[in-house]
Amino acid sequence: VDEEIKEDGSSGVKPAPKKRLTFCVEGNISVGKSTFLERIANETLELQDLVEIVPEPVGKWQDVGPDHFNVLNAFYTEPQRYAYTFQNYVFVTRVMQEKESSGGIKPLRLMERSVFSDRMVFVRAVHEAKYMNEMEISIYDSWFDPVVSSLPGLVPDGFIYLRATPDTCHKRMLLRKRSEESKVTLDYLRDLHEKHESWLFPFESGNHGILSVPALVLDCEPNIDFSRDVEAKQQYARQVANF
Ligand code: TTP
Repeated sequence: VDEEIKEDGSSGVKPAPKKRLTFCVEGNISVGKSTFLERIANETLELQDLVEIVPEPVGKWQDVGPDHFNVLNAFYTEPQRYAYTFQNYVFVTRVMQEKESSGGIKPLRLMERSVFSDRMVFVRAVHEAKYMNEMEISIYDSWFDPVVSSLPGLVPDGFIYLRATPDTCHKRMLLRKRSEESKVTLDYLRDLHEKHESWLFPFESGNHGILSVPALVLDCEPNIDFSRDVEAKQQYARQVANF
């Protein structure tokens, strides 16, 4: 605690600066993370002035360098060849984005996904599918912990888990038609769903996970149209504000 001398000469206690909180929004492919961030956090009065939004850098993965390489597409087209390359680039773009957003002044930062879902969901999935071989996963793991430990901004204060069944996510994915995802199957979404659950609810699954950070679970199963359903939007915003 800092001591400060007031104008009248007496000393007072300067309150410690409030820590800025970071929550990461997690959930399966197509569950609605981007819509949630845009509609709930940007458009509801409860959160508007509180929150800075950091969307996921998908655009960067689709357009790399002067030759405009699409590394997301390369991964889905030749997963065995490009899973490591892609996951490595995902991590690097998250580090860049965290740095760019670290100077903000709003008290709450909401980020889309985290390096932890990268590792506990996607890297696990591609390793189990043998798209990443033993050497590649060993390389990934050899830098993951040291780099994360040296960048405390990557570790959130909480997770907001948007939860829906793989079937619902599959329907939403088919509707939005992101061309790279034409090869994503319902089975892959089921696998990613299981991995989210065992990561975020470690005690239920017997897997004790790598982090103990609080998680707010929001049910995204019903199809809520946030652009019209103002009441639902505010209810979700209230849950985030109270978290
Ligand atoms: P998501 O991070 O799930 O983003 P999204 O746009 O599907 O989210 P929402 O619809 O909920 O707003 O994934 C983007 C794409 O990148 C998707 O095809 C999955 C892929 N991906 C990986 O393969 N590995 C990763 O580590 C990450 C983060 C994404």
